[in-house]
Amino acid sequence: MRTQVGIVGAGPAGLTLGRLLERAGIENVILESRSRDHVEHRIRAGVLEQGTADLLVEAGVGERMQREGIVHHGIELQFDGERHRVPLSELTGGRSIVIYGQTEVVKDLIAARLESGSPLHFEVEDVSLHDLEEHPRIRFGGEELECDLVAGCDGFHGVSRPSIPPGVLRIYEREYPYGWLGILAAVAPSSDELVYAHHERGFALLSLRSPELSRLYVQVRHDEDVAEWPDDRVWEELRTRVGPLTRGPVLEKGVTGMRSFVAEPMQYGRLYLAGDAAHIVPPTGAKGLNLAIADVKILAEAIVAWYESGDRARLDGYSDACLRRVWRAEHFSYWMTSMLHRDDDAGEFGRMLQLSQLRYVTTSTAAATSLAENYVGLERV
Ligand code: RFL
Ligand code: PHB
Repeated sequence: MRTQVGIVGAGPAGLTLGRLLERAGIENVILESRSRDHVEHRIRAGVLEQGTADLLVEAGVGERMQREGIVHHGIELQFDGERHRVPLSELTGGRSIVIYGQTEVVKDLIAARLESGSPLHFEVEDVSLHDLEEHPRIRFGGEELECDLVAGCDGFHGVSRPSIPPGVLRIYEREYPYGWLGILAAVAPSSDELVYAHHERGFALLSLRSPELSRLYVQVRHDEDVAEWPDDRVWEELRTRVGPLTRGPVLEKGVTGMRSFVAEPMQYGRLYLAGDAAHIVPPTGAKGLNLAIADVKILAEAIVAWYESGDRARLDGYSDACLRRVWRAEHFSYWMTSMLHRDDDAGEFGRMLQLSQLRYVTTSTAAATSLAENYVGLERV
């Protein structure tokens, strides 16, 4: 078998890249190790930057998002028991964010793919990458796919990044000593906007997926056992940290660790890494999905330019072009995380710095603008 671009992974990065290439008339095959059902129901991100939303519309997969997505113009920061609004749109010349679940983005992309008839294979086994320098081939389930280029969009635990020979990549990494316990609940959100709360017992976040679905998180230990968190305990902890809220049936519950990670460069030979395969941010800045989409936009344009003119310049510049945005998001996510979470190692001095920073960000227009422009997504980085 042969194709122009072999794409490993059908998450937001792989599916969006496939869509952009298909629209430019470039043949591609997507290989995904999990089932369609699994991929469509994995609960993850919920905040789309305006640039991400615009790209989905341009790619012809934004119709349902435009109908069902909820546009937000601000977020709230809570500390010392009080909420302070950060008016995102006012501070950024009218930019905003869209609340629309990653699950929905993925469903829309898969539906469009199936309709177009481009190849998308689920539950492929034993994916491995070969001859990445010259004539890339992807082996899977006893078959072989020859391609001009390979896009490694297979997330943090995929095969693409480990297929790059030792010594090529430089890794930058930081782990945090805490995690998030998240629930999805069948109840109307208790707040109109997202609430990021700093509390002496730890961070908490009120988010949502729709007018009937709340998404809520509390900071826990990174190795916390979900079994120790019956629903009542989660609601009680949320009430303590953010104040009164309406409870409802819990549909899903899970713990995620927090990590910052960057692999440089994001390319080797004819393999290009995109999204979580190349970088991870802690979720506090809501950047992971948006970075994945930003990567594949740049990659798709570079691939199109190469096929049209034979000029490799943009492909060669892919990693550098992405990493500027990636490092900005790394810093912003680290900064939001450190400002909002309880950190026992930082002691009382650290806690006083956090409170001072929170007061500054909620009283100085300059400081609030910096948060806002990063949160809605910088156009130029
Ligand atoms: P994904 O989504 O992990 O997709 C990778 C796909 O590759 C498949 N795969 C393989 N396929 C073939 N062969 C193999 N060997 C393979 N190995 C893996 C996987 O099954 C999967 O389908 O990566 P992608 O596309 O780069 O997308 C990245 C985003 O999913 C991620 O950054 C975000 O979800 C992060 N994130 C958030 N991002 C935001 O922008 N806003 C948010 O509000 C936000 N909240 C979050 C988040 C991530 C979270 N978790 C669970 C990590 C909240 C949470 C709790
Ligand atoms: C979510 O809705 O899942 C969400 C929102 C904002 C974040 C992280 C996650 O910063």
